[in-house]
Amino acid sequence: MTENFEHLNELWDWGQWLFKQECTFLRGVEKLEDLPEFFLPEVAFAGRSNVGKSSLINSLTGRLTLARTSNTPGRTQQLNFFSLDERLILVDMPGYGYAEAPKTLVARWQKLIKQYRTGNKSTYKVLSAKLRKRMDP
Ligand SMILES: Nc1nc2c(ncn2[C@@H]2O[C@H](COP(=O)(O)OP(=O)(O)O)[C@@H](O)[C@H]2O)c(=O)[nH]1
Ligand SMILES: [Mg+2]
Repeated sequence: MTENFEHLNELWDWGQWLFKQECTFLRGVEKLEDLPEFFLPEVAFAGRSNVGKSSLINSLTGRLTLARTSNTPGRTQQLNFFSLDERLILVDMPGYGYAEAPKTLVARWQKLIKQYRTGNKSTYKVLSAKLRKRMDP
């Protein structure tokens, strides 16, 4: 048991180190056929529009403007890929369920998100973090 906790501490230190390394924007894609295979683990941030997906990526990587944030829901319209020290890929997803965007546009984002989730990236783990907004008091 103690060994496991020591392992967790090491992992935590490793994570803290990793997220201080350089993070760079790779590309944004709108079509599945443009989806690149990076041969690295990917962590995708998913959730409704405006819950703070892009802000969370900026906060985790200690950068203010890496992932574009906006007060206007639906600003992130592509799958945006970022490389963290060429060890981990972070994916900023478009929001889903945004009622005011044109239906065809929303349908296109949803298709893209679904294709990404169910795509043939079988050899590399994709961890999807689904975000929900906490109501501020
Ligand atoms: N109060 C508060 N606002 C936040 C937080 N995170 C993000 N925001 C704001 O919520 C808005 C949407 O954030 P954004 O990251 O663009 O959301 P996304 O659409 O999920 O990527 C922006 O105006 C952010 O400044 C938070 O933790 N608390
Ligand atoms: Mg966003």
